[in-house]
Amino acid sequence: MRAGTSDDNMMLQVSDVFCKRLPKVELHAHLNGSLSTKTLRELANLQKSLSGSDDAVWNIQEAIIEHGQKRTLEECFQLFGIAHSLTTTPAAVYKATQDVIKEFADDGVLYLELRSTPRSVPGVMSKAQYIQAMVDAIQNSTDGQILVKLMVSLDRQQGQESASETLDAVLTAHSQNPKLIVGLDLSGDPMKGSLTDYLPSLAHARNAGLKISIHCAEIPNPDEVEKILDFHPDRLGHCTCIHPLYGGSQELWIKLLNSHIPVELCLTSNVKCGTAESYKKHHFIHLFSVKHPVVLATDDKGVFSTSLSEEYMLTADSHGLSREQLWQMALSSIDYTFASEEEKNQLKDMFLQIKQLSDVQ
Ligand code: 6MZ
Repeated sequence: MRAGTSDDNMMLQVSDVFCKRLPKVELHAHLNGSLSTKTLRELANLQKSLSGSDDAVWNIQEAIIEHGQKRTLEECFQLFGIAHSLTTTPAAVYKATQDVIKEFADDGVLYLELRSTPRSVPGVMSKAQYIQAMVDAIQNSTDGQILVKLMVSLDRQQGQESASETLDAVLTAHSQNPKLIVGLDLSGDPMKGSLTDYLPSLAHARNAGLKISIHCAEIPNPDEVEKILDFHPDRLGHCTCIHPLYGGSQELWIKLLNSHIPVELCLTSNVKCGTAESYKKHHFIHLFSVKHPVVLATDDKGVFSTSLSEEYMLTADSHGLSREQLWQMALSSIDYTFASEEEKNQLKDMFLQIKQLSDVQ
């Protein structure tokens, strides 16, 4: 019997099993939005055993009932508060980080850039300790299959003073762990705060050697998109409302395409928050069809009850993609990571070895 070839592989249907086995790169995952129900429960129980109060447990139970349902962007942001109420100590941040890494590894992710907004809790944890807890969790992660990097987030709602505090903490941590802490992200409720308040911090971080990713156009905001594209970050998150069909304009769309900046696309997040009408009408297809660099991502796999495999499956299903197209999309994602050139080459070798093995199976 002849071994299967890439051509045969192209003809095969994309399936859940295929998407799970596909080696993948996750570049847009927020720690507190990625916590699974299991982790939330365990953190709630831990908190209960330390404080004796079961308030958190009740909150969690209520949140879990509707975990993963469709909800407005505003409601999503309320939900993050529940995870935040449980990651208030270095030990909880450490556990949350380790659990999320393991879950991504179990889903076939070989490279993960995990991002989080450091929080200080008076008398318990500083922003520097929050970052250190994540660094420790990544360094002590026992799963040898997955390479993990950290991105620190600035929350656009928290103001300039908080942003410069975070910047100080991240720059110190970056100088101690230059290979592990790779980037700075600007995220947070797109209906709140002003981008311009954070551009100086982002520029400062860039000068210190950090890569920059900015959440862009989750809601229509042409002035902001213009400024973000002029800043030319290394990656963009979402870009939901830039295409003229989805609240943007032809001019902005062309400007995005001409920038060639890779876009992190989170289909389920956009559909469940209602910022994209459906998977089929997601702007993915407009970027993909003109070969603009894109990477599929989960955003908040806990809040939206998804996984990176599911994102590949849903994208293939709604846009009729073949196995080979998914392979190419997963492989090209490596170029958009903030890993070193050597790490990128190693990852590509690993992906191609896995591909060769699966082609002959
Ligand atoms: C913008 C988002 C987001 O940082 O506490 N975050 N920001 N748009 C989104 N789309 C739905 N999803 C998550 O994780 C939770 C935080 O990540 C940002 C928000 O600031 C949220 O509070 P961390 O680990």
